[in-house]
Amino acid sequence: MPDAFDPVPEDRFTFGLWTVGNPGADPFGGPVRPRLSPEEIVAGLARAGAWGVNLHDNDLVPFGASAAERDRIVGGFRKALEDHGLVVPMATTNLFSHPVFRDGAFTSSDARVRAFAVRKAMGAIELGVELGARTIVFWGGREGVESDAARDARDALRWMRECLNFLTHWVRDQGWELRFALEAKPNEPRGDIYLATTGHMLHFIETLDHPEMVGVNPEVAHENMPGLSMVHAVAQAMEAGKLFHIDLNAQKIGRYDQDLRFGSEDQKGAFFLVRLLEGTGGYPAYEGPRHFDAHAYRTEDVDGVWDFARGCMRTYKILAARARAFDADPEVQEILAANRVEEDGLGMLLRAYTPEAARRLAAVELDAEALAALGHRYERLDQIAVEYLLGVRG
Ligand SMILES: [Mn+2]
Repeated sequence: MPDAFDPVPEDRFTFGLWTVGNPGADPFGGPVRPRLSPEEIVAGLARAGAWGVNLHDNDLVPFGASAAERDRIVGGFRKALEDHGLVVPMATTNLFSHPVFRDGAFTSSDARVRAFAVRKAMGAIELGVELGARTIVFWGGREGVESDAARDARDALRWMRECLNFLTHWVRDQGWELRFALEAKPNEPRGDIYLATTGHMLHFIETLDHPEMVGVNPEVAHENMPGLSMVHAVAQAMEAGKLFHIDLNAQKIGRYDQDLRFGSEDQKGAFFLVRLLEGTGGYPAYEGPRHFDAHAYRTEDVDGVWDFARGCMRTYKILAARARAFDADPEVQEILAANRVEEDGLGMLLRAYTPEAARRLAAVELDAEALAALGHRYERLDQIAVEYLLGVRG
């Protein structure tokens, strides 16, 4: 039965070719599902209600394909996009599968490998531009070490900066209006990956030649693997104007990168993430694509893959509706307002230092014991959130 949570293109949901196209291989066993062609994926995503599809260069064009073969493949893919009304908002480069990248791409100690990686990224960016992509994601899966005996991490950071600078200058020279989004991950496949979190990336971006072109692509699983808060990573990126793209999925803390169906684990984390993205609790909403970087359980056949895709999108919409209801609840608003005290212009006093502000601050009467005695009613507030989430309130 169709309902209000069925996805429609206006929701701007996107999937990678590599997500619904994942045939279920893992380190312990081979594929369990037939490999869907890019055209089949486009048709299936359109049927499921998605808006767009994203790709790595080699999801579409096999490594080493001739120019003629590439053009034939891209032509067929473009026709499928037109036939089914799907867009390609984001493209990325596979800088991790080929053995040439076994010790890194942009951070390889070998300048020949770095040169090969930059040239491959240029080809992937050209492909993305040809398909209409506006965002280029960089996930450096091999940019790390098993042993820090291999290189000084400062060299790795410098080489990474040089490669990204080279690419931003080249993109500007082409006259393309593109934005880059850097995706962090703490480990896997490397023992330790450089720039392990979204916070690391946000600082690194400010050291680039064109920081205004570069933002982040936080992924739920990558922040949750080491037990960090995705909500805080995304909020920091939004506050810095750097949330250029997002990878939605689910993850149990402390495991390998599971890339599970969005909202299938840590529903409370997913709820507060959607609330943040949709802006129901304040601040403008995130305006980019709602991208899912996840795949179906290995137990599934092809029908199960489409159950997985619909599930990601439905859960997002359900959580968005629950977040709207939560933030419209008078009791929620009352508790939040009661905690947000701006008495006697103290908030304003702290907003900008002046010698006069420092003198006034010294003179303010503040009763630490009275403040310490205040309860905050977050038990009540969180229980209300849980009851919205469980569908028994609102
Ligand atoms: Mn992942």
